[in-house]
Amino acid sequence: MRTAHRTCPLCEAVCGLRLTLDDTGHVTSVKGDPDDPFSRGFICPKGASLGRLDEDPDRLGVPMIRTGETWREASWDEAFRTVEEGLKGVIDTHGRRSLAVYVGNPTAHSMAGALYGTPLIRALGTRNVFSASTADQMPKHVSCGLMLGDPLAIAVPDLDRTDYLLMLGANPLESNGSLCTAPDFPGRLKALRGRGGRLVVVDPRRTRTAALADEHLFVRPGTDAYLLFGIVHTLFAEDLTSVGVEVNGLDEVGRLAEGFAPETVAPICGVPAAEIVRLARELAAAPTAAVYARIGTCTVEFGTVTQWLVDVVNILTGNFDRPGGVMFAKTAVENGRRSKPYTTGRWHSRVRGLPEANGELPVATLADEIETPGEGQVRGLVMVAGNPVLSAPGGPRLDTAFRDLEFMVCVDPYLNETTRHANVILPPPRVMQSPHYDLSLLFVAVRNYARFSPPILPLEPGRPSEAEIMARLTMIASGQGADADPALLDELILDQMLRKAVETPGSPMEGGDPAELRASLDGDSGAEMRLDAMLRLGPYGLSLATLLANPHGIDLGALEPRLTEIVRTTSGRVELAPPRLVEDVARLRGRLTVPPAEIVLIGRRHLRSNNSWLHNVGPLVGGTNRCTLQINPDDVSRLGLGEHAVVRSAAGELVVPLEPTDTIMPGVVSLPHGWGHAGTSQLVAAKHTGVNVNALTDDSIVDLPSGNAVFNGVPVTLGRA
Ligand SMILES: Nc1nc2c(c(=O)[nH]1)N[C@H]1C(S)=C(S)[C@@H](COP(=O)(O)OP(=O)(O)OC[C@H]3O[C@@H](n4cnc5c(=O)[nH]c(N)nc54)[C@H](O)[C@@H]3O)O[C@H]1N2
Ligand SMILES: Nc1nc2c(c(=O)[nH]1)N[C@H]1C(S)=C(S)[C@@H](COP(=O)(O)OP(=O)(O)OC[C@H]3O[C@@H](n4cnc5c(=O)[nH]c(N)nc54)[C@H](O)[C@@H]3O)O[C@H]1N2
Ligand code: SF4
Ligand SMILES: [Mo]
Repeated sequence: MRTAHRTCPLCEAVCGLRLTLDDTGHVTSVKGDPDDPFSRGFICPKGASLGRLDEDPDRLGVPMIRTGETWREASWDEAFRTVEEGLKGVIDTHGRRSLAVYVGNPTAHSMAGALYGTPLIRALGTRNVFSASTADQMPKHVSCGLMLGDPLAIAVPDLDRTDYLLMLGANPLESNGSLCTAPDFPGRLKALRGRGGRLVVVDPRRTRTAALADEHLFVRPGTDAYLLFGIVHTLFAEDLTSVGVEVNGLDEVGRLAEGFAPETVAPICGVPAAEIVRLARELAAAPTAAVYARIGTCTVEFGTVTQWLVDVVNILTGNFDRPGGVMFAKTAVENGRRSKPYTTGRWHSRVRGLPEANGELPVATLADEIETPGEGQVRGLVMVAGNPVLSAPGGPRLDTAFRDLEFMVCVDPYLNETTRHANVILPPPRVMQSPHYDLSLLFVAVRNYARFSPPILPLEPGRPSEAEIMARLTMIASGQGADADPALLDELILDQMLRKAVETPGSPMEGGDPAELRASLDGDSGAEMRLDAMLRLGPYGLSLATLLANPHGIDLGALEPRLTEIVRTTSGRVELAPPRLVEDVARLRGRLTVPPAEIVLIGRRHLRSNNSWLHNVGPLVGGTNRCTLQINPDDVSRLGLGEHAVVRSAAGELVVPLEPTDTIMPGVVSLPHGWGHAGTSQLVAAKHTGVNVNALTDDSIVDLPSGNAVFNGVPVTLGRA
């Protein structure tokens, strides 16, 4: 028996875990790590099942190659050679413009994803870059990019100090928090109430988070922008603004809000005008307050405008960049922020002309790019940690489109709905065999913190790490071939990083010798050495060695005001009224007079689920974690429905089991995503198929400024099954 410590990679809460393993490497228990200064022993059912997940017999252990309908196991060398031939075939015949890449959610939770995603994308040399971000938080990036000049400058609620939290479209009691890294989110919310603070939840469902709150308000899906504008209107009308940061465009925001008086927006958003006015007054009067909005408000038709209004309210009430309000984390690997002014639409998608954002095109148009003939039609696809057949809007269309690709390679531990279309699947090793550092999540943490976990178990001889798989793919994509040494990529990146560091005034390595610095780096792999360099260049002067000496993590203190370091706009001020968003307000205003759909569809998450890929762990499925359509009992009787119903949308139809519950508002139905299992190697999941909600979501509609998918507020009709 031995004890090991590791960060949980399964959600954004980054909990520290304490694991025990027997001498065969079998995980015998997983508990919260009580000595982790951030998570302090917290764990959820998913984390507790990490051993089961990691030892899942249905995981792929070796590469798989498909010929026609037949899969066979292959050696790593053969698999990489097949990838080289496949990609080369597509590039030689159609050019690099016909390649596409999709990067899925788990890459945000791995060192391999964070360190090798960008090099791989660059090496592919295509603008057809897609990721789960345009099915998720792209509206937040675009709003922060336009307001602050940096799409990663995302302010998080100062959960542990705020007096008042207004939460819209988030359900951290199930999700454990998102774009707000806070282990034990439930405990932090209880502590907020315990110290006399107030929690208000706005959600079309009375969620577990809403049940814990002081107050819950139902809102009609997709209308939070109206509600927030009503609040902004009140702040101006009642002279309640107290802006504490340097801004441009304050008057313009006031003028824009004139058209959105509480009485005007109330019938649309379903929140009574008096309540909207009261929320505005409470936010203004609270000693400190924070507005926090998440996925329910991002994956809607006005996602970017909504994210913008969230920060407008935080700014107008004097709560931006101050303790108890919303603040910016300072990570241990931060090393200068972007310098070019932020813009979107530097290029457009070929078929629908949708603008690029953060160098990506909307996943909602991936099927168009594969299906539509012509110069630049996508013929080859590199897929890393993604399952867009289940996760993208119009998923079933992709299921068909992927069949027509000339070549597709997936980096994924499972044969599933998406990877079954690949020619080659390259499975990453087990979690226990992988090092961990949260490069992508700690920049939105509610405390400054760092923790590194070395691999707990060694790799089998000849088995590449996920970093090495990604590096080899990058070498192949850049034309250096399947036999090129992946370590050369790390050396190249380290060389660039160190050369820049010695030339940068004020850098901790200024004036040093790159070769000497290179020789001094620690780490058992290229990825670890790159992390060591990033830590040493970071603002706390940490290193891999310091983190290894502190296996439970290091608390780097509460968040501190730092807006002046953060803002990267040309004016050096916060842009409260960016032209691109002002333009979209006209679109929002235009909708004021459009009658709402009678019934709209939204999503939901379950504590024991994780998008599409955790349904293979027995204890996590079943019970309340089922793919049912939640519906208000009044709607069931009004429509004369039985146990099942046919749900129809502009995109498709499904037959679903109903779960009548008065926790959902009338006129709204909810179906979780990630179900609809088919053709998967996951034998448990195959017994709990459920349906693919993204057969109903419509890929022809996006949030215009960000290109983000629309999953909430989808008009549907219901009929008897
Ligand atoms: N209708 C609807 N659709 C949604 C949403 C919604 O709320 N409603 N939510 C959206 C959101 S927020 C997101 S983030 C997306 C997620 O969309 P995706 O990222 O496309 O989907 P996931 O289900 O997370 O699939 C992850 C894939 O990665 C694989 N995987 C797991 N661990 C690893 C690993 O360590 N390495 C590698 N290489 N692969 C791994 C899994 O087997 C799986 O195939 O879904 C979106 N889709
Ligand atoms: N257990 C578990 N944890 C997860 C995941 C998972 O699948 N399972 N997925 C991870 C991922 S990829 C992400 S992005 C995060 C997401 O984290 P959260 O944003 O907390 O996600 P949800 O739990 O889906 O909560 C969204 C809430 O928005 C509500 N909602 C829907 N439409 C609207 C609307 O128009 N307005 C308002 N105000 N509310 C609306 C829904 O009813 C739901 O309660 O969770 C992560 N954590
Ligand atoms: S809350 Fe998230 S990080 Fe923590 S144990 Fe659960 S899945 Fe893992
Ligand atoms: Mo997500």
